[in-house]
Amino acid sequence: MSPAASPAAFLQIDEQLARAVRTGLGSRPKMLPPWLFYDQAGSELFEQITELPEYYLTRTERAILERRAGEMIALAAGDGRLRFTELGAGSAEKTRVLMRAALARQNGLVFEAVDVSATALLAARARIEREIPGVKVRLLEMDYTNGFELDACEEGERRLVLYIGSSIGNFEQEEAARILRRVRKQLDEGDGLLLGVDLVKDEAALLAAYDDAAGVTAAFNKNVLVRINRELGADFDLARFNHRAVWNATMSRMEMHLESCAGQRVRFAALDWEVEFSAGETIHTENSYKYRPGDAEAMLAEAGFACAGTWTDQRGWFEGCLGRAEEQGTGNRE
Ligand code: AVJ
Repeated sequence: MSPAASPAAFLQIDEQLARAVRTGLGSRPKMLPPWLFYDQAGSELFEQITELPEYYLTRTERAILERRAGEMIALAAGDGRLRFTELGAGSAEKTRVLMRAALARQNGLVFEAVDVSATALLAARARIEREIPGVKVRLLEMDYTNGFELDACEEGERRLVLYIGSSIGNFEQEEAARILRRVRKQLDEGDGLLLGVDLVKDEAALLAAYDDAAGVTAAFNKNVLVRINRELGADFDLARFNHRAVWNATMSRMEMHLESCAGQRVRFAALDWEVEFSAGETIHTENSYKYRPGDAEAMLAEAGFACAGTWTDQRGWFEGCLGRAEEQGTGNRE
C-alpha cells in the first residue's frame, strides 16, 4: 500500500505500538502488553498509584529498604565501590534510600537508569542530581525486555542491578527467567542483583490494591485506550469500558482487564482497521505475579545468582532478595 493510500498516513505512528495493538487486539482473548501504560500520562498515574492507601507495594518495599539499606549495600559492595543500574527506574523514588546508603561508604555514585519513559527519566535525573550530591545519573531509554548492553564497570567497581518494585511480576515465568539470565550475562562474578517481589497475601488486600476507591488504577488502566486513541487515531469510547481487577489464584497473579460493557466496534484510523467487541468481552492488560517465600531465591539461582540475603516486612507482604553473580559456566544459555 502506498503511503498516500492510507487514510492517516500523515500520522507519525510508532511501529512498535502499532504492532502490539494489531497483534494483541487481533488475538483471542484480546490483550495488550503492560509497557503500553507508560506514556507521560500513564507514568504520572502510576506515580499517583504508589501513594494510594490501598497500594501497599511501594510503601512496604520502601520501609524494607529504609531499615535494611545499610546491610544490603554492605553485602553488595564487599570491599569494592558500587555502581547502580536500575531496570524500569521510573522516578527512582525508592532508590534514593539505597543511594544514600552507598554514599555513606563511598565518594560519588554512578546511577544508570533504564526505562522506556523518557519523560520519567529526565525528571528523575533532575531531581536526583539536585537533591543527592555525588550521584551522577546516566539515562538509558530502552525496553530492557529486548535485551541490553551495559558499559563495563571500572577497575574495583561492582555493579548492583536494581530490579525492584515487583516489576518482574509483569512477566510470565519463562520471560522473567530470560530477563534475569540476560542480566546475569551483563555482569561479572561478584556483581549483585537486588530483586523486589510482591508476595501472595489475602485476596481482599490484593483486590483493593488493584481497584482503589479513588479510581486511580481504573484511570491508569483506561489510559492505554486514551493513548491508542491519540497515537493510532482510534475511537475507543472510555465510557463503554470498565476497569476489572481479578485475583487468579491458580496462576498466582493479579490481572487487570478492560471490559467492554456493550457490543461495539472500534476503528483505528492509522491502521485502517476495525475491531469488534462483544458485551462482556475483555482486553487483558496486565498480569502482576505474586510470589511465595523462596520463589525469588529460586528464580535468582536459576539465572546464575547465589542468594546473599533476603529481607521482608513484619507482615511478610513484600520481599527483597540480593543475588550475587556466581562464576558462569561455559554452557551458552541464550
Ligand atoms: C509497576 C508492574 C509493579 O504490577 O503492581 C500498579 C503496575 N498495575 N497498579 C504492579 C500496576 C496496577 C505495578 N508494577
